[in-house]
Amino acid sequence: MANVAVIGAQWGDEGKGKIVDWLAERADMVVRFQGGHNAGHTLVVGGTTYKLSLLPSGIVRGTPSIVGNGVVLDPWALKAEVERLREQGVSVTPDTLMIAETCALILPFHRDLDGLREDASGAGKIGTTRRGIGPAYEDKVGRRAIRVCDLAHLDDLGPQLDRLTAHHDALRAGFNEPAIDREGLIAELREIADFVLPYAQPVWRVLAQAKAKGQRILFEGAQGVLLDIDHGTYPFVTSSNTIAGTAAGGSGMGPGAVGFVLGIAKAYTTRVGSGPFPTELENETGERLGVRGHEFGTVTGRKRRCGWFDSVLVRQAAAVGGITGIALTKIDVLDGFKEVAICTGYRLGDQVLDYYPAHAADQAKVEPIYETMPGWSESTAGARSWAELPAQAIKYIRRIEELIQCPVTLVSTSPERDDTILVR
Ligand code: 2SA
Ligand code: MG
Repeated sequence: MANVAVIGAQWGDEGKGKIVDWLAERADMVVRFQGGHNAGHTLVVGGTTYKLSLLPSGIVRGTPSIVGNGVVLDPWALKAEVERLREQGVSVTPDTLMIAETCALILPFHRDLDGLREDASGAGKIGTTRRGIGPAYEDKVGRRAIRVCDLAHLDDLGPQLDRLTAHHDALRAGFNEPAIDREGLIAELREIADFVLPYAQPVWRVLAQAKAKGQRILFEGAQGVLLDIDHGTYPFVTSSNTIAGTAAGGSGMGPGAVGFVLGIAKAYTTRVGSGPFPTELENETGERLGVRGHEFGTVTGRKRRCGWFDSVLVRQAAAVGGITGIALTKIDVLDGFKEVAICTGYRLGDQVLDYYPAHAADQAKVEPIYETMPGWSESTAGARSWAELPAQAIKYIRRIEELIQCPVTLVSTSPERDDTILVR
């Protein structure tokens, strides 16, 4: 079996956690390659719910799990998450968790800055998770980040701290915040280093060895293609590339490492945070989708915006994200709707578009063109075979497949791992 990368094909929260868990059983290693603890992957295993923000989902079942170099790592969030999992009976050891030494750290002032900037941005607010993700990636690209390997060399941090504080102190002054307390920061890092360092590894070597042994690697994406820094609804995006190509660079493997790219898409659409959303339903139907789908953020508890399935967006996500097959999730949320609608194109002024325009103003202006289909009154919840699905639900899935020009290879009918239909 080829290595699989799982990525979100919408704005995140597509149900990646469950699918990754389903696939992790067949994998020798699970790797996160981008994002940070802004992800929110929910797994239900044997009736127990596990919520992961930073760690790869494989950790819950003891599959060796790797945090790749493309991830930004908040060491305190790491400690809290590991402790939470241990309380739930999950074993986390240096054999099951390996963290790239080259991960850039998210530091307390990154989190502060994320919040301060959001609060000062008025209508320009991104609606971030306020976890410091953006500021940490900025420092990484700006070559002033403190990385995991620095935790073993805290006495040599001088020049890097000079670069870091030169940048941040100026910013902080603008927000009337005091300069960074260098001694205090080093002391905090020294304290957390003992927790982090046992997991730190040149993980690219671990992955190279796994490859040599023919082991199967599962790459676990976070967020979704529409939140990709290049291909998403900029500037209402996250600060990393969420496409499948990042799996290689964000873990230290070549592009050939990924064989199959499974894109996860909900049978409808949701978004959390600000930004354009053509099929958003600010009415009873939207409410109903949200209630039936329990659409609240795993990390922040924020209510998600809801709307009909947008085939234009998913088709585009499949193309730019490199998606080979789609796993369609939460089809059961649509049970009982008299009619269901799919967006098949956009109207922008007197133009009809079959793609999402790049400019934020146009993205906000487009009017969805809908195709409606009769719904189904039967329950699809818990269905485990194609034969258990009502005819109308099958028609809906087949129509989506046609419109997005990408095969639907899995259908998920509940949060339980086994309630999954393998289409082909
Ligand atoms: P950030 O914090 O800089 O990455 O935020 C930038 C945008 O990216 C969105 N974003 C997300 N959208 C959906 N789900 C995400 N993860 C959590 C979850 C979210 C939660 O899975 O439930 O708990 O609220 C996620 N992470 C980032 C964010 O809303 C901004 O639009
Ligand atoms: Mg999520």
